[in-house]
Amino acid sequence: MKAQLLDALRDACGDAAVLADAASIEPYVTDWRGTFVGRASAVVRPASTEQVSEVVRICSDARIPIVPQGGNTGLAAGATPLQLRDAIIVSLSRMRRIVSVDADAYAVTVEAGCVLADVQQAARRAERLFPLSLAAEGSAEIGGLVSTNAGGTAVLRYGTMRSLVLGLEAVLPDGRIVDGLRALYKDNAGYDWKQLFIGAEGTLGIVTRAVLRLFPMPRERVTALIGIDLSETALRVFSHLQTMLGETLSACELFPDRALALRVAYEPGLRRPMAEHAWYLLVEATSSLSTLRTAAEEAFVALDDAGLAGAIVIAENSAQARALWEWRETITETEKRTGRSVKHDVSVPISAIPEFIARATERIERDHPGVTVLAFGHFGDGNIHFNVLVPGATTAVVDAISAAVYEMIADFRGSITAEHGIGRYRRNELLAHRSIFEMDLMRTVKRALDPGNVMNPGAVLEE
Ligand code: 2HG
Ligand code: ZN
Repeated sequence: MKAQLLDALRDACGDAAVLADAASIEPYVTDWRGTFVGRASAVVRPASTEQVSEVVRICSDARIPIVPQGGNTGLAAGATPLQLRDAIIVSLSRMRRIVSVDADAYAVTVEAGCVLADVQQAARRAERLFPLSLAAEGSAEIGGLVSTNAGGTAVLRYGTMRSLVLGLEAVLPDGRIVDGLRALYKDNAGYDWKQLFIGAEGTLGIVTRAVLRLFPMPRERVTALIGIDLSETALRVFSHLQTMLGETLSACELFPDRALALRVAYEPGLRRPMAEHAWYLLVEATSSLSTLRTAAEEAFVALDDAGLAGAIVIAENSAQARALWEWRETITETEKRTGRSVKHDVSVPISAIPEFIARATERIERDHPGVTVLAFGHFGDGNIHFNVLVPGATTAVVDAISAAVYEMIADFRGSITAEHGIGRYRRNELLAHRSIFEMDLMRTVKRALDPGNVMNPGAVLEE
């Protein structure tokens, strides 16, 4: 059976596109942090939508589970086949063509395997901006970013992937290709089915191409780091910046000095970007208006006059801006170097961020001596990565920590995942934190599109 299946896949995509020996499969069944290790009987690397369709049809006829995979930068085991027997991983990484850039239509059409940084660059060449931005942009691929409804650091201004996708092409679980590759800003013709595939984590089909929304390329950029007191001033600083800078404010990221201290410990020559404060907001405003810098400086002076900022460092040039961003973007890597951590990708209403972080930190560190909370994230959209460093902790302790965090999240009517998704990692939490009716709705959609349960079984919903 297996040999026959492999032959059929080779016929569909060519011999070199099918990896079936353990050593070649290994990188695809291990997530990049090394936290999740699964197994698969083969990896297939199709080069076109037609080949994806053929692969899906073959697997679906044989009732073989399919796990779609992009850049493998996920954090929730959505693309790692855990507890699956004989899964076939379909890697989209060979499909990395920028199909077209239509600057006048403010749209770019790309294949699913395009790396985010390449899409940003293609847009830039056409003097346009593709605003999705995140630490893994050098390897994360569009198909995965669509399938997880990726967020990142510019959601405050540009929204998540859900608002950046204009059109989509996907392969359904029976192999049919559904073509909605339209570059339309308005389209009310029936159900917006593409939204089902955005954030579905590969459980309803495989995203093969997307039309993405572009924006004018801002010509001015102001980046600043503000030392703050989270409980006393963070909300007022944010509100002040929103009032003064309005829609030009594109990022407002929060991190604690703990994160800086960890990085400095690993890179001893490095100096903090400003005098130590318990917390920092990294803010960025962009605009095409040449008045941006003056407006931003006025906003910062007013912050200072109101006694809201402990200190402010404004980047003088793009190298300094980069260096400030590096403090934010290296947190995940640094955290990985510390050893085991438990990740929580939660969201709460923005107004509740300081209280949530304070209460949750106090409770977790009190109840579990020896663990350290490392909370950081996207202040401007309410998404906090409430991670807990747990050297040597048992599974029971880890579970108790997560249960406590999610209990508090429920108190704030927040979400158990804001951007990383459910994958296989948070499946039980989804069951616990969404109502029976909401779960039924999700299962109804899944059954309608994938009655044989071949598409990424065990991710998001039970197997
Ligand atoms: C980020 O915001 C990413 O940097 C990763 O979403 C967060 O490592 C994390 O928990
Ligand atoms: Zn994030």
